[in-house]
Amino acid sequence: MQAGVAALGAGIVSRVAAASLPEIAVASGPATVPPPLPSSGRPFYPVVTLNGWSLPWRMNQGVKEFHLVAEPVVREFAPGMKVNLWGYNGQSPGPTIEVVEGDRVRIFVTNRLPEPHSVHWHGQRLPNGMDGVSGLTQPSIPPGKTFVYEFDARRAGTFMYHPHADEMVQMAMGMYGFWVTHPKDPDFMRVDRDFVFLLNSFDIEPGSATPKVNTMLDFNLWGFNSRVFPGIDSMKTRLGDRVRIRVGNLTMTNHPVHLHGHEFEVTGTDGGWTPPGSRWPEVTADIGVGQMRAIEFDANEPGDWSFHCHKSHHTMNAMGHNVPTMIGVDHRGIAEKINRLVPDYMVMGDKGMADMATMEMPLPENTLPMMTGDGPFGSVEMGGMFTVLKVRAEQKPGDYSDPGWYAHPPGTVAWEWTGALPPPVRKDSAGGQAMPAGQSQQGMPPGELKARKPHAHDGNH
Ligand SMILES: [Cu+2]
Repeated sequence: MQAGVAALGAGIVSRVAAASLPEIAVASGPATVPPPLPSSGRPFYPVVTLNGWSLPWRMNQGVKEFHLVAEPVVREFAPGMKVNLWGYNGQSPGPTIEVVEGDRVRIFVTNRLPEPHSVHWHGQRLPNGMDGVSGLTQPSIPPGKTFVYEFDARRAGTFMYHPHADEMVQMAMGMYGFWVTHPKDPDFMRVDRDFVFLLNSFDIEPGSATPKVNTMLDFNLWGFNSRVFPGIDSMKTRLGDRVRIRVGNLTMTNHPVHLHGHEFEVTGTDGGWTPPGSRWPEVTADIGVGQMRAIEFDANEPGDWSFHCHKSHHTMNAMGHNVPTMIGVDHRGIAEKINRLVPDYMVMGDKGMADMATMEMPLPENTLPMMTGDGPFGSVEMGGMFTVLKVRAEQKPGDYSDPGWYAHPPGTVAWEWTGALPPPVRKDSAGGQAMPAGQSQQGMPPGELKARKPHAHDGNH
């Protein structure tokens, strides 16, 4: 394979005046790789790709060269579940590409997929023929071939890349990556922490390991960068840090991402930076399909703060979801009777679904619990698009190692009330009514209701 790529590259290389193709960098696991400062080219402050990494480059006569390889990969979603995906350079999502405004960029794309491919550079200003749309702006890259994209990174900001060939299948299989063009002035809108990730969705039958590629809406696993809670890294910050989180949405539905304990502002989209005069405070930002948002805030409240999609079924892992609601159903005696017929039968959901998180239920192989994750006070009862923003005062400058769980100052954690409960307030007690009686009720004896007959011609019964 390697030899084939090199041989194919020979013809292309002469056209771009390079001695050889850039070496192929590969990531072998889902760990967040701490960002190195750039060793060549213009200076910039690198981003942190959650459970990901940034693609190394080489400078070739003033041109920044990258080598992306589209290929089948195995991605661990969380410990206990590995998935057969398609991605770039060993992982899904592909590596983050970081360049600086004004850079001349050349990207070699080698296709090791079993079908044609192309890469679209979402949001970029570039020559039309570099836009990566199969059939429209270029022929598809056939399996085994390498194509070259080359353009100037004209605008600083937040971008992504994804296939524009057999898109539904290739994106359902996990093909996409983040792109950041840093401003020419490294101090422009400078932040202390700059996290990036893409939102993604998959439809993977419990017990299997490959996504269904023809699913249109009914996905069952929701991720940040092809990881699901509790597999998603926390975002570590120091108290007082200026923090930016850039999120791109390549799923088939919108995701209202929500941050606890702080207000943020949307400071950028895939269309550019948002002028300060047009920003407003938010705690939830809806990220539409195909959109990117950069949010910013001062991390000034110490603690472990949830950061998650606010669609509650997006913070759960796969389950059979045609399950009737069992809350309030009295199962006493029934389980016993059914057990005589079905020995493994369990009662589920009669007090809500939370007990699913701790239940020692036999799961199919390669399947994560629906709600899981251990916190300092027990099960977090989450899955999918959920992680934690850690804000700490005691970390040394530059130290973003995991500080563990937040140690709450005494008296600042919700506690159990152990005194006697007061009697419930009923509607006929003083001040207990939801509304004062209206005009029509005046003069009526207490406890009587006045019924209004529908009009004779009223069609609604
Ligand atoms: Cu969501």
